[in-house]
Amino acid sequence: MTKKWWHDKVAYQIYPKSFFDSNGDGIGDLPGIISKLDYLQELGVDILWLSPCYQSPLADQGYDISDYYKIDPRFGTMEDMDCLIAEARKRGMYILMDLVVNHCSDEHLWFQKARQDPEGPYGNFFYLTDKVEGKLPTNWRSYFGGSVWEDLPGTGKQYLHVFHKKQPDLNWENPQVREEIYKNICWWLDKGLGGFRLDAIINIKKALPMRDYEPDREDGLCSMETMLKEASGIGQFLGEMRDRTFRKYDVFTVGEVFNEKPEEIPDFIGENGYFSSMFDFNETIFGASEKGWYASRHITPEEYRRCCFDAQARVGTMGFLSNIIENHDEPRGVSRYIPEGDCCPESKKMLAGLNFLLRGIPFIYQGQELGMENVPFTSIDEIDDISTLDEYRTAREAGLSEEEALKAVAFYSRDNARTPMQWSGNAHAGFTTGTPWLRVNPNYTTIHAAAQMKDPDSVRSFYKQLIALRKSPEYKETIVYGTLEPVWEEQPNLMAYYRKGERTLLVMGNFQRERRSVVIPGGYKKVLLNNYKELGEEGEKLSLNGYQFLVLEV
Ligand code: TEU
Ligand code: CA
Repeated sequence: MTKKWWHDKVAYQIYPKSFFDSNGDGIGDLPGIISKLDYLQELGVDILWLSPCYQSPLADQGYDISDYYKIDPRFGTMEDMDCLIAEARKRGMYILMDLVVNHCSDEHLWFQKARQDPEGPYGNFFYLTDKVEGKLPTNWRSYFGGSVWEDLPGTGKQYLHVFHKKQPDLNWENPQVREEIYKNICWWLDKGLGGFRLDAIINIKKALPMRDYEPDREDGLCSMETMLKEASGIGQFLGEMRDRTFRKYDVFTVGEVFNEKPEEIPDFIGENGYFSSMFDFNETIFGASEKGWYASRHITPEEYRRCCFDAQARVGTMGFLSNIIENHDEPRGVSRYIPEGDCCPESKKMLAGLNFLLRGIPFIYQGQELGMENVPFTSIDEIDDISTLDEYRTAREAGLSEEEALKAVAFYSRDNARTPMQWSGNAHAGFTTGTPWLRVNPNYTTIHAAAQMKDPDSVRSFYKQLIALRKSPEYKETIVYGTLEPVWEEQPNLMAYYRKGERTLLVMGNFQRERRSVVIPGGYKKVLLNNYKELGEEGEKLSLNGYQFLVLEV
């Protein structure tokens, strides 16, 4: 395998709106990120993925772009962006932008022109069809609820939007659309970006000709996944995009890929894949129901382990997955994966370690390094996210009471991850001197960066140790390139695996509050990491505390 600069890196996702507000308007911004680069460098991360900060009406928090060549004034200016790229480089860090090209905003010039003249060239930038009264073109359900079809006012036409109606899908079948996208990508890469994260990329290829599928709910609509399963030929688009853009630059790209077929993995992330890497979402999609969030099943520790190992087995050494515990679309991982009532510094560190040392590129989402938790929402009025509001409606329509519906959607709400970063115990967690756009999690008084930076036993300090271990000259080769072999799979609530390369490491987490003992076959040489101060040993046996996590060299 050819070695690449990004193989041994650690990535960190920034959600700009909630990271740090430099000017007191309650909205995080680029100068805010610049002022926190030293914080990030001290943590040890190298690649910074920024959720979108392009010009946008923010109907879906920036995932609805109205100008791909501009920074939204709420986030700053293009000079700020250039400065961020340069300041990051000085510190050996790389900036990834979010590439949102399945759709744009309905306020983008292209869409406005399409509306003015649907038969003109811009009409073909989108999926437009003649409206037939009383009949939808297809019965596909939008990710955010309702039909994917919306009237294009004054034209007698309808347009396709698989996400929000303010996010019209771009017609990738049209070569002019693709040209515009490649031009934009290269324009950004010429600025010296480290690469891109590719948003919702699996949606760019529709199954054509479009048709209805079997409905899966009372609304007569079908999930987008049903259509996507039928679509083939996405590789032509992705291969062309790679050749016209990324390949000419030595950049890192990570795809937001769901439901890939196992035989496609080498095409996606092999040596010459469409992307450098793609996210492992196996854990996040587990237990999902086609009925909606309210019917989803919470994951158990054993299922979590199974999901991680299955994803690892599918990819093997074919490429590098990007491993996450959470992101801006998910609840906080510590609240989701640690059994209820057991969320504490030890269990948070265990979850961190088990995920971080999997083979692949570790991604940390802002605040994850502090062990930030879900929000105790008490009313649906506290929620801003359009996806959660839709899921709440769905739950209510299915007959859940207000209280039950809130409880169900609060657990999965995207707003759990979108509350402001907890910098200090001061007002609004030190995020802003004004009024934050989204209320801070009330637990900021106890969970915040200022305290954790001083405390060698904090969750953040543990993340620093994990990062330092991954980068250490002795263990780097093994952690980056070594194979992963699960062990003790027959034992409940114990997640353990070998990493084998130049050296052999045994990583284990006792995923339960009860103690247990394990016998290390052949004993061990050295303890590299331990989330407790002590390690119980009785002869051959190691006795593990609840949620104890160890990395041993064996
Ligand atoms: O998400 C794509 C995606 O597949 C969503 O269905 C995701 O599962 C959903 O947000 C969960 O509620 C990407 C972005 O990450 C997300 O923030 C955007 O809203 C979406 O694309 C549209 O751009
Ligand atoms: Ca601001």
